[in-house]
Amino acid sequence: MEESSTDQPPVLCETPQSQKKRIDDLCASFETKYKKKPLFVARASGRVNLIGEHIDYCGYSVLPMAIEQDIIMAVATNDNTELHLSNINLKFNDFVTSVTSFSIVQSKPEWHNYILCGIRGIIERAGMTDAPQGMSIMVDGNIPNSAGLSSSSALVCCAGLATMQANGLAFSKTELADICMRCEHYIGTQGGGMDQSICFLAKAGTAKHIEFNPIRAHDVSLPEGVTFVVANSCVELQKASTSHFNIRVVECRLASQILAKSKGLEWRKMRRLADVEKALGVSLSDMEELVGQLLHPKSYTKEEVCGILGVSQDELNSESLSPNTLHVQYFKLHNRAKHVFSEANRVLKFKALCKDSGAEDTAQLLGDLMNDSHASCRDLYECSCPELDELVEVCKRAGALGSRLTGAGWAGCTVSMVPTDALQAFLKQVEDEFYAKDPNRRSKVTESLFATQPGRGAVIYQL
Ligand code: NG1
Ligand code: MG
Repeated sequence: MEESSTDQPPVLCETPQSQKKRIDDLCASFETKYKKKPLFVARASGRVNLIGEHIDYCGYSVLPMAIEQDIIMAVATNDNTELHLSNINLKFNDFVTSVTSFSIVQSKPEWHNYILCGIRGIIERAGMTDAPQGMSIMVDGNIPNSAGLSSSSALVCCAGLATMQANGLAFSKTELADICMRCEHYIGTQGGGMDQSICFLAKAGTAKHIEFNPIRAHDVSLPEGVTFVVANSCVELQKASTSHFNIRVVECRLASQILAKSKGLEWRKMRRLADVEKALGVSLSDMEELVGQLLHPKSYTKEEVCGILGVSQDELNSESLSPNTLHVQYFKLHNRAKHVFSEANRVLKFKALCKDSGAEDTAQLLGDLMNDSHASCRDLYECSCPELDELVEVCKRAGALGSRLTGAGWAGCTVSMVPTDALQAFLKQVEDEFYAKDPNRRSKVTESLFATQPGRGAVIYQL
């Protein structure tokens, strides 16, 4: 299927055969619910991040690919300004509001809040002076929830795309990625732009190396003879209802500001670790060394941070913390920064190896980088959990050349790189050793353990 370039809007196309039944069913539910036909269906996929975890919001590049699992939304406009949201899955309650005034809930947000983020993002970027189109929307999704496969951003991006189309607007894929990256912050987590970027910029058959500020995506051909396999630990965590994520964002920000201050830079302007590296003009390895010299491994107390930066607690709260981290008293700066600089380096090495993938040991070297990434997430960033660590070990025993948690972590999925000729044996062994023993895991194995290929970016299906 045709794909447009990144400075063009996502393509409008016919429904592909592979999605026909699902889209027909979605449209039938839409008609039953709203007593009219939808105008179009927007689609946005989930993603698996191959390497580069918790570094996008520090300004560093990442290496994800889109997966087949997605969110689809059937959409019709209406003549008033009402917004009606329903989901095929009845566990997600209907929601009705007005497109001209709505609020987004941040703590324990229900599903529809992610849709509201996407709608608000487009309305604001377009600077709409007239009232936006009211919409009726029916959603179907098959991305495992709260599992590190970006079900949240797929909802945000799909809603952004639908709102653009319903209002006759046209933003390029890169602009859409930027809009959706920013508007997902309305949910309260201060993530980077990986998920929204891959959602719009993905291309079937290729992974992407994504850089930020501004967003740019480059094709990365994965080596032949290996297959990437996603395995869900079956532990769920809704990131937006805890402060784990923002604590890491804030620790990285404080590490940047203290490193900057120690080097005589204007620390208030250094909000990301990449800003400091850029200002100093040194390498990632040099930055790792600087972390060892300038930050101590012991936690910093809030008073200590204030003392170093020369600010009051109130100033620190408004300058560097997020609303859901104001209560935090201890910050681990050394280990977080060490993870970020080493992980940023691993992404560049991974990309370089994929480019010259002729050598016999390429696959094993890629696997080693994935294993090192997991160890760093587990030990330095502390974003793993016992079940993810267990699953990674099972995958390695079952023949993976590399295995790591993917996405934000603390729950959710791993990604493993497996020699294609050993794929079936791998799947069987992981099923036996991780899923078969536990009734909850066993009941979910089909949607939890699957091989995946790089999928396409967001698209609108004409009906
Ligand atoms: P998930 O796993 O989808 O919550 C989050 C962030 C990413 C990135 C990863 C960790 C959002 C929308 N997504 O992804 O930007 O920081 O964690 O690498 O905040
Ligand atoms: Mg998410």
